[in-house]
Amino acid sequence: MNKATIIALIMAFTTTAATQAFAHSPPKGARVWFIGLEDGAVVHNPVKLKFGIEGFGITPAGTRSKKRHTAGHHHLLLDVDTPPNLDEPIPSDAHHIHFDQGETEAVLTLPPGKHTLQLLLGDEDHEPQDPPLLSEKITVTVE
Ligand SMILES: [Cu+2]
Repeated sequence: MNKATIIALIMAFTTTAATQAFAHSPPKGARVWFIGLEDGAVVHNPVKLKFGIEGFGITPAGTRSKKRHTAGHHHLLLDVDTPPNLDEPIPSDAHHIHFDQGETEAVLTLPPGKHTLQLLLGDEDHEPQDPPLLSEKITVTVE
């Protein structure tokens, strides 16, 4: 190994460590999902959703403690075809619902018909982790 290679390796390690420290990277295997709700399910109003999380924590939005690197809050993407830009705060509107208080369930009344549901975790500034904690996108039919 020549000197240039060694310097390049040191720089690669340093960059990786710095990225991990600031990117709120969830550990491998961390995930979010809808508890007890399968893709293709037929549901009735009011629709009760339970948000599962594993390998990462829940903390209210705006939390500035050390915990923010190991926890976030849920966002429900309702009938969203294209996921939001993962490098920016998640939008807040009728299709991007924030659970700022660290809620892990929700009760919704949805128009009859097909709807897609997906969970996306966000940090204290509502930005997705890197890589994002994004659930499988499921489709439910409200009768
Ligand atoms: Cu948020």
